[in-house]
Amino acid sequence: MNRMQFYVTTPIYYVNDRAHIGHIYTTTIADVVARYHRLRGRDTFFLTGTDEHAAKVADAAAERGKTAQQWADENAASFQETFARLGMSHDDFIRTSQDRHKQRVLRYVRELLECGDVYAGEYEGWYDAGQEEYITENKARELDYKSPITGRPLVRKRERNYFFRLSAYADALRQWLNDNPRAVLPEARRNEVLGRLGEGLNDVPISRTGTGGWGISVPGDAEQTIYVWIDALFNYLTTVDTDPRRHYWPADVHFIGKDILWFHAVIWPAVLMALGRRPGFEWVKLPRCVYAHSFWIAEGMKMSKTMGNFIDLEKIDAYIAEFGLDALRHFLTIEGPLGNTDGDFAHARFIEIYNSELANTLGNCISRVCNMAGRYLDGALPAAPEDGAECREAADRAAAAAVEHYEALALDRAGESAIELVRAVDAYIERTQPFKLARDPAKKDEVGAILARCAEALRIATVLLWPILPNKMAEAWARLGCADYAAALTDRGRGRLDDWLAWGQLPEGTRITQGPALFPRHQEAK
Ligand code: ME8
Repeated sequence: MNRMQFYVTTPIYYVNDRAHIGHIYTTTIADVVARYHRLRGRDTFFLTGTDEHAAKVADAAAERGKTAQQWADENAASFQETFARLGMSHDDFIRTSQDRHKQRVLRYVRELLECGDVYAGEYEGWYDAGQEEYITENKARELDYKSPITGRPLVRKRERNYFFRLSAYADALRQWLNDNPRAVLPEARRNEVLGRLGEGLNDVPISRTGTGGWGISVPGDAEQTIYVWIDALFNYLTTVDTDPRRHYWPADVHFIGKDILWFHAVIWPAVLMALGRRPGFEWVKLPRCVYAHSFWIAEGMKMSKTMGNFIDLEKIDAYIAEFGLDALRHFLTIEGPLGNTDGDFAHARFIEIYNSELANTLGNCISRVCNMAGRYLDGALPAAPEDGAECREAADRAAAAAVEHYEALALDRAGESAIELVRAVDAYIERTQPFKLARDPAKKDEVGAILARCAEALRIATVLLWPILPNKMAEAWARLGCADYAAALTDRGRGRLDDWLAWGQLPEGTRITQGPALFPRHQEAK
């Protein structure tokens, strides 16, 4: 991939909830990807935000005697505070109630009305009045024409609405998916979409009535409000539709959960195709990748608020307090549901991964090498030998593999490749036994050469792990004599990945320092 810029997004989250594992997971993996691209030196834009114009926001506000805007303001602030506390490095936080968003949505819908891809029509169907929701004929029959929530009879409702001409885009969507194997990932999700496309597409209503004014009105028709999903999808475009930001479009990756695949893999690209045909909107291309991850479950069971097993913000904060923010990021990245199976948030597994990969491997190896450098070399490193010792080969292999995995969004495998390198350093120490050689003063040069190779390989492993463990790797760099990396990357700064992955960057005389364990081993209290 040679683009010099990179644009990554998360879904924008419904504003009437506090952030939970789902929101934090998607935002974390987007953050890892954004950090990787900044490390790589790319001009990166990472967007998250809140989806505010849902009817349930207005209802929740009314129950509390507040305006919808007041309620949305409070909850959007809580999401922003949470993401800041979790060190998310997003470049902007879009709120759909912001004027910058609303004005541009109006412009896009006006364009679509003008070309006829949005048209006024009538919708008739079974309606669940309590849930403000239309139910398909098949589903209604299954439910015996009663609301599954309230038990009250469904009513036949006929509404005047605006529709998007989705049916006109079925062939173009199929072609897009066939020509671009990475347009929807993982592959199983792409096949799912292609399968459903084969069943044909109906036009979709894109407006609602009776929202009490909460939302964006259809241009020229104050009775109709733009459907919250259409309003929300546009966030990815409205945020960057400005002169300094337009070059970021199209998005390189929209991270989403599998629950909202249809909106992102079918409706959104079709809307973009329609808009992209309008004069002045030729720059509106399709996203390069929609990545739909699977879901977290907890201790083997589906999470639910009523069951009380939901991994909510309070539980997440407890993990951070106990293990540190980076350990949480690591677990989410390595064990998360990036593929097409769900991921299990299991306490015992968290501890197992923490102890085996972070405490016993990464943290321990860094301490070991820094301590030996202090004890046997007074903390001053000789230059790492150029020869093809196993450390160097392992480092080159790990660097190539991790970069390839990061580019392919296989974040778990990227992290594992770097940990493999640390294991190779441990094996090298076991084989060469510098702690025994150090007893013989005549072997000081040999000990120095071994430790210099170890420090070089560890430096490369820590660079590869930085997107996942940004805080702890910055501490490691201070000990390994490359604190300048952290300085370059602070405040969304860019790195020089290719240089930093090259062997032999620690000059002769580099000061190695010791410090407390980066990841203290966790013992479960009895
Ligand atoms: O759907 N495991 O917002 P939302 C993993 N506003 N991820 C999960 C999850 C779980 N158990 N539960 C939720 C909306 N998620 C719309 C989006 S975008 C234009 C509009 C994550 O607050 C996952 O990313 O319900 C899912 O897509 C998102 O939270 C839904 O968040």
